[in-house]
Amino acid sequence: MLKRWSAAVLGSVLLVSTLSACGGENASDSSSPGAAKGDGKITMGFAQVGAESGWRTANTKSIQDAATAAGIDLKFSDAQQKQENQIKAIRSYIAQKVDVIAFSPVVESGWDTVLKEAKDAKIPVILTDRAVDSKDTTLYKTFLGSDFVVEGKKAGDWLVKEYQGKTDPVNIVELQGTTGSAPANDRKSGFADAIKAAPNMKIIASQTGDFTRAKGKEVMEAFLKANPKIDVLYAHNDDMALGAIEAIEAAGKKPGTDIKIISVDAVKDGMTALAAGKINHIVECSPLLGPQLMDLAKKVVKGETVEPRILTVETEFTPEQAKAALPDRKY
Ligand code: GZL
Repeated sequence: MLKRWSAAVLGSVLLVSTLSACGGENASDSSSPGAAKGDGKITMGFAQVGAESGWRTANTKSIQDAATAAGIDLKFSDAQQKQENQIKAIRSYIAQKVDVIAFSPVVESGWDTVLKEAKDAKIPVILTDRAVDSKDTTLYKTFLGSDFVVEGKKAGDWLVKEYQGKTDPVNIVELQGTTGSAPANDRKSGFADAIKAAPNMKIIASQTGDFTRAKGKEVMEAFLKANPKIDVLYAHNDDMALGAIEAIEAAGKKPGTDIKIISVDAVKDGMTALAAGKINHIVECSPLLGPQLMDLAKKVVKGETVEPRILTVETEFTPEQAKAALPDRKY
């Protein structure tokens, strides 16, 4: 069962938006493998999920730019959304004796063995973006990222408010993220809990679109064929929502009007569709984790203790807010 992280549960949660990478020499102790190099420079091995969405691209850029700014030597791998590739990458970082390993677990389960190998090699691990369901929390130093249950709840709360006072049945279709991933599991549960407040709301179809536009379009086409009356689409990310918009328009319907759309992420393309009224509401999930990650890496390599759970600060957007935010949007 996924550990339900939430600010209420973890009193010691540190709420930060973006920390600038701290400067200063790496004082990695002799226990960390990288210290053997003796050049004082931290080497990080980062095992990325893939390049499946606009969010992921922005996340990768944030990590790479922050590593450069922090003077951290970054070894980076793209797992093409396959867990076995991430595990291979982590094993290669252990063999290379990096000072610290960070990764965004593509799915929640199946990490204990490789994380134990990192622990035995005395290489600290930082989880970013997505969580793992390991019972042994000594296998990683901290988890930096969003609370996806809260994101799902925000989406559901908005929808309930949007239909306040209406009693007609509201048929919802749901495009889930990658099967088995923390964001898919938690955005689904947070949303389902929130819409319990409106007994006329029903999820009539729910299927993974794997966080990609192509799959989101394909699944939405199937939803449209199988369900004559769809009132709302809840997409676990903007890329799937944008793919679904193509399917909705091809079916001669108006996205945002005939079918209301709620999404998560708030990447530029999603915000553009929101400003144009094709999406009705977006819950933000910030990919800009790089600076915080590098700051944490320097601390764990020095052997400092860090908060076990670090939440990113996020908001949500209406079409009007999207119009105002777009000119300065970084991603
Ligand atoms: C969420 C992240 C998800 C995004 C998707 O933190 O893991 O993965 O919501 C991305 O866009 O593919």
